Amino acid sequence: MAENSAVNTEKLLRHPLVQTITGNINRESEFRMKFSPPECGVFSRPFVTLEDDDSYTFTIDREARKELPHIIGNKVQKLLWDPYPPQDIRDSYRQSRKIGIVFSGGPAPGGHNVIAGLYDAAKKANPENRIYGFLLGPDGIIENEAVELNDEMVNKYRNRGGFTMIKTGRTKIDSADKMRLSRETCRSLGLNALVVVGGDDSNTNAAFLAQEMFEDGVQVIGVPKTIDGDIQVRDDEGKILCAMSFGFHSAARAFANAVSNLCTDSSSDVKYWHICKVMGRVASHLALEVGLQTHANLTLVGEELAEYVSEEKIRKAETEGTVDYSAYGMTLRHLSRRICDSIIRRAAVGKNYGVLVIPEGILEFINEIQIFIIKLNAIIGEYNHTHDSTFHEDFPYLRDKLEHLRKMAQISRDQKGISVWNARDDELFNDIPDFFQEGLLMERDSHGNFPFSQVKTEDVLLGLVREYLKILQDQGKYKIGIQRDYYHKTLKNEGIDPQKYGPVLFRNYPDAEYLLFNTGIISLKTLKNELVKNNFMGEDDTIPVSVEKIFRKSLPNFKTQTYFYGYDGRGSDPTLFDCYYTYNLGLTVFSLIANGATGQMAAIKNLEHGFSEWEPIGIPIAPLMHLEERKGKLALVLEKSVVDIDSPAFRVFKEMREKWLAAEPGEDNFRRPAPISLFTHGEEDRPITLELNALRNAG
Ligand code: FBP
Repeated sequence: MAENSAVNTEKLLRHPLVQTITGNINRESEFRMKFSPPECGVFSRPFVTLEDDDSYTFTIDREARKELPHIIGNKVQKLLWDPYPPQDIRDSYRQSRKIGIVFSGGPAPGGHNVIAGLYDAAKKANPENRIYGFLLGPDGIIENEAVELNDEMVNKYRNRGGFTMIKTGRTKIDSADKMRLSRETCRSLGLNALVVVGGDDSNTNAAFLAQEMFEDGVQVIGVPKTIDGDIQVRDDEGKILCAMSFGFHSAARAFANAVSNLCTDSSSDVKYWHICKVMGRVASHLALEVGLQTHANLTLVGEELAEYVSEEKIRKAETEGTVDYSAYGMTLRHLSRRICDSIIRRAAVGKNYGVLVIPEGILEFINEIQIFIIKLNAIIGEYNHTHDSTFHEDFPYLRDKLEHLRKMAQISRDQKGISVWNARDDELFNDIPDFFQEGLLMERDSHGNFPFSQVKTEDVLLGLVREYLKILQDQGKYKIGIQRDYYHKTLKNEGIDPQKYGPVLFRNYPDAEYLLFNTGIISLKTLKNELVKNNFMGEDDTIPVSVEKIFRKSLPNFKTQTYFYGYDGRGSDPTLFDCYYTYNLGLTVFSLIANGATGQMAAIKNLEHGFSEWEPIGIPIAPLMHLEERKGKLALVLEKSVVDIDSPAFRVFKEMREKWLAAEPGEDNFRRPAPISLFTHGEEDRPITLELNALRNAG
């Protein structure tokens, strides 16, 4: 028998159907690997030339001029197809080249297509061209760890998610030593060009590498990548050059699909509030897009909270002839009250459930927390700068870190001078929960970024929300509304006149569709008192069963589930939009290289419009740079783009959110985004945020 079943299993495993359905590649993946994204019009001819476009202006930072002299004069470059290009362009196109490419920072869907576009264009121009992929991010450049890419490797990953082909890493090439080693790698491989696919910090790195290797003749080109969507480039007049980094659309759609499923679930079993934190560490673009895609009941946008001003506090200070700085910006407590308000309003119409979307980086927009983050960044940065070991090595446990801070506060008290950490900071910091303190003190990445993804923001907020809801519940202000017909039916079933009890039990009895118990009725005891007081029963009687049933139904008892959507969306397969976008970015990179550009970022203009209007361009990186605090010091970096609360996308969202909160009787207004698939070319061919922002001048 055992022998027989072994034979059968072997046979079963050889069955063609078993082999197909247990293979690593399913039909969608197979389709992706074979799919060829269309090329922008300019690439329909073999030669592309570049033309400086002087119509874009940038205010150049003095420090950038000093540190990046070779590339600071770069201009925006238009890619033009040229039927009769000059001989030097023809020669340059055909020249045999070695090009290195590296992924830097977090993965973003579409990265493989940047490689595929570059690979295809390079091989088409000259089959002798060689493309090297640096392994594990910038460390691969520093340590000269590279593989030469071939057809098999590239074909395997076309239109597929992740950075799996060559991996990625977060190392920054930020010291003379790392720069020297990178330069040696480029020399020893004989590279003509290096392509850095990364976010703002990585493109900053690309600019410094371009400067450093200018004289070696190694061209460096950046590519705008990050799911966070915070690399958006405009000139001084606000003209858009790059509306969105690649990966944003796919990640947002992946998150939106998951959140939308929760909307469906919560409105079915009506007992959960789902708290969804979505990635985006400094900007809330992803949260906003998820809100627009799903119509979740409540979506928070950090940038709006930062703009909050308490008129009440300002008026009070004015009457006292003082200024109250705490009137500007929202506190965590205030934010939790806003969330409670939405929960209570929905509960009042019987909706004991909902979906809340929180941006990962929301804490950065909360005044009191932002101050901690800035101060702790400075303390950790300064410590690492002045000691041979690092802050985290020397103070491995929370208690050690707190002790160090306490000593700093003590020194500041003793010296009575200005200190980055004083007694008041220490006091406030000690008031917050341990896990949150630990989060705020976590190790920064090599770019000095605060690790928002590792802090349980959702738990911090939820803790405050629960605390406040409990207070409101005790005050009788937080109740679940009881549907009028249900109340009538339930009491009549027991032979009780609902009309008689209604005005005594409910504060909105005469006309509301959902009935709310009077605030004084918060327990069976207070319910009984009310009934006795109104002579509906005697002291020794028991509360009628139907009345007790209705009362119990009015007690809010929702459960919560928390989620973090981040790594899952980062690893999603790219949407059609990102497939087209990234493949054409790869083609753009090669055109820039073939035309001798360096210190430029490949980009596609008009992403906010249909594909036929897309225009590949080169954006000069150095003129975009400015001084910003990093690791407690001023450093030249690219500015991150945060959500503009005057943008059409935000204005539309703001107008719609009351509807999406659906704090009124009737159905919710959820929206189902289409799943990510290349099989279904849906109408959702680009981010909603981009489509709305394209209407900037429409009124
Ligand atoms: P990039 O800016 O490198 O694209 O990464 C963004 C991001 O996905 C953030 O949304 C998130 O906070 C962070 O990476 C997580 O970093 P890590 O991969 O180090 O956990």
